[in-house]
Amino acid sequence: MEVTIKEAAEKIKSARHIIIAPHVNPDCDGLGSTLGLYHALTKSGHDVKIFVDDEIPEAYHFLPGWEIFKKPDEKIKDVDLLIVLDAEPERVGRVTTIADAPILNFDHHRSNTRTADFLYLEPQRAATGEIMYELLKTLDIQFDLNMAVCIYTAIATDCGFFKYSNTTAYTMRIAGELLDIGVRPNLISEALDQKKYDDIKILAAVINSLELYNDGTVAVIGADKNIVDNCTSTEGFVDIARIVEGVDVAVLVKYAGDELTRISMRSKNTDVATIAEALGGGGHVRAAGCTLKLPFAVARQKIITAIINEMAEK
Ligand SMILES: [Mn+2]
Repeated sequence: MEVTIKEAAEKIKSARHIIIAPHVNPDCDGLGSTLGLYHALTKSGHDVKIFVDDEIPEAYHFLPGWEIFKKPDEKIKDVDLLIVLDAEPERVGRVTTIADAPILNFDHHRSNTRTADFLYLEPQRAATGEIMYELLKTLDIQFDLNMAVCIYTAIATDCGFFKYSNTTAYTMRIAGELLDIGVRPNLISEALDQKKYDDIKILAAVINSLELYNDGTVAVIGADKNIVDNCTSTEGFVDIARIVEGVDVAVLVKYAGDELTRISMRSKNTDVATIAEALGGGGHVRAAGCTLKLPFAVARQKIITAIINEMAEK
């Protein structure tokens, strides 16, 4: 059932032992929102544990408290509330199996499956980080620097550092307030922008894979097995396709196994959430993705066809 932010805050107030978890394949919105809420609730006297059923990319180790995350390996007793952030409960891996507690879900993805016991869903928000800001205000919690850094990072990364169309005046007002608390945006950008030497060298192969379709409106980058094996992160690859002049839809096709391929899409006009949802994935109108149980080359062709068909309908 859907709840208001006030009702969500009441659920949290009346819970003592709380678990918080972001989705698997975690990004900075999921991790930053989880850590921001962790710092806030710990400070206000709750007993909070945070879990992520995945590895945390090294690039995100600047987030204060990242090392507190545990893997969901054993049952946790006496949990009052399980808070799931930035995705539906199906996407937190084994975390939902380690505790018997009602699930309170905060998300901004239109594709949320609405299976949580209590859901606060706001697709107008640029990031779950914005919802966390709203929640902490509702809970009347004073921001400290750790909370501010985590929530700023969550928001900034999901709106492309205030460049994407989901950036609103509200987004920037929150960011401004977090800067007043002491967040230094240059330090966060520098931490996230820096790449390993090998990851820069592999960009030559990534750029070489760039191809255009549909009169230059669809740009496809292919991170095949060779590329994936020789880099530590594919973060930012899709942006290379996104900035090509005349491109509406940018796609990253990424090898994830011989019969498994991950697709990430960004767009300027086309609704890529609809395309992703039709293939079992999800996301936002301008940024969405899916995983196909197909070999790399087959998946690549399938997504190109799906995008061109969707664009033809408009
Ligand atoms: Mn998000």
